[in-house]
Amino acid sequence: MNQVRLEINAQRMMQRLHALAAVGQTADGSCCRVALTDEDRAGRDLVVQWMTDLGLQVSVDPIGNIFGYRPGQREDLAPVMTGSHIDTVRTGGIYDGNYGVLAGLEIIECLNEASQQTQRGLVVAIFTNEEGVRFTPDMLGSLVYADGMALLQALALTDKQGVTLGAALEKIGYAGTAPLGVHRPHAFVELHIEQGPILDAEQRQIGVVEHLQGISWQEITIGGQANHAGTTPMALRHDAGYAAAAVMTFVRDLAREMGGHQVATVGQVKLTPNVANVIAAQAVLTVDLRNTNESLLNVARDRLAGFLAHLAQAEGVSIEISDKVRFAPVSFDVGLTDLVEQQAESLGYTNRRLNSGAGHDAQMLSRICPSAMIFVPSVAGISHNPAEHTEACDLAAGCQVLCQTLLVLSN
Ligand code: HGY
Ligand code: MN
Ligand code: MN
Repeated sequence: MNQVRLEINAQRMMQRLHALAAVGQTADGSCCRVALTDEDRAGRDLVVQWMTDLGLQVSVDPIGNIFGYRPGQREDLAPVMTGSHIDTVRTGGIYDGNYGVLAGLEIIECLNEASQQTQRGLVVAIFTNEEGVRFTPDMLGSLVYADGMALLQALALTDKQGVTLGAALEKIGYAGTAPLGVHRPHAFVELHIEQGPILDAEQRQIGVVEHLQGISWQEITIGGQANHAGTTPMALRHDAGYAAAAVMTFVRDLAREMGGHQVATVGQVKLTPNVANVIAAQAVLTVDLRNTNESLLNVARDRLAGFLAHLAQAEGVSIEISDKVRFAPVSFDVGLTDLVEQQAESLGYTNRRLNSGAGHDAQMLSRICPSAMIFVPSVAGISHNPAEHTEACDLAAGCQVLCQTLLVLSN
């Protein structure tokens, strides 16, 4: 079958990327649109406007996922879906998530310009709360969409202030009425920056993602005893701050000792009363453990649990562990990854297969349909940081590969 070729307009895509980047921009240049905040609403409103301008049928489901649908000739066939997220971490770059959504819109505009109708319809999706900054777990919108969590359970999740996700969704006006699971896709392909150093280091333009690692987020609450920092003998202290520091160094040492794909970090620590001359009464911290191998990830979790039990006993503190995220590793559809690789090859882009260290919505979509991911390089592997950068030529290459992949899948 002679394959239709469309030439994407990279400049137009970049214009949208920079226009969206300006929404929620902070003084240090970060893109800060934490899910279900006013900044997130403003970003959603902008992209929904672009979807409407492109003639897409826009629908919003009850968890706030947004779908822009372009009908195909065969309405009896399930559509092909692409997309990602536009919520960010607090120190977000401008590409993480946004790029995958706006590349999808660019492809829609190319099809409109060419008056091309595809056999299967096309959907560009924006999934709610991929980053999990205010509400956990992350990848929440796609998890609910893929039947991984009941809607009512998700709507009842609360943030640190006790606000429910449902109330926050209502407040920003994105508690949608479209049925959950609207546009059940024939296949899902997500375009995303690598957020790691491999493609940039090897000067490859395209990453064909084969596997995505398992993720474990735990919140650990350590109960110590507030006391005077000067008068309390060291042997009598129950110092939650010290215990938190011990956990931080333990997880680092554990990942180094286990090696392989094991990674670990403590990203959040909150001490109470957080006063210089008071021994911390409480520490609340998060531990993010990841591994491509499920059983090794469980080993890491078990080793941490053993350490915490010992620490509680040694320091005379109480320790509670609450699971916030527990996602198994995912292998993407072999046929789809082959197809992505073929497109990259036929377009003459250097490419390689690799795994994803980050979680993505495709991880959830792979529960309900064949899914795949396309990566483009992140300069120096930096992400979740305003210094996040991908060269325009690589962004264009990724969009072109996605375009050809979607054309094959939808015809
Ligand atoms: O945590 C992750 O890997 C993703 O950025 N939510
Ligand atoms: Mn992302
Ligand atoms: Mn991210």
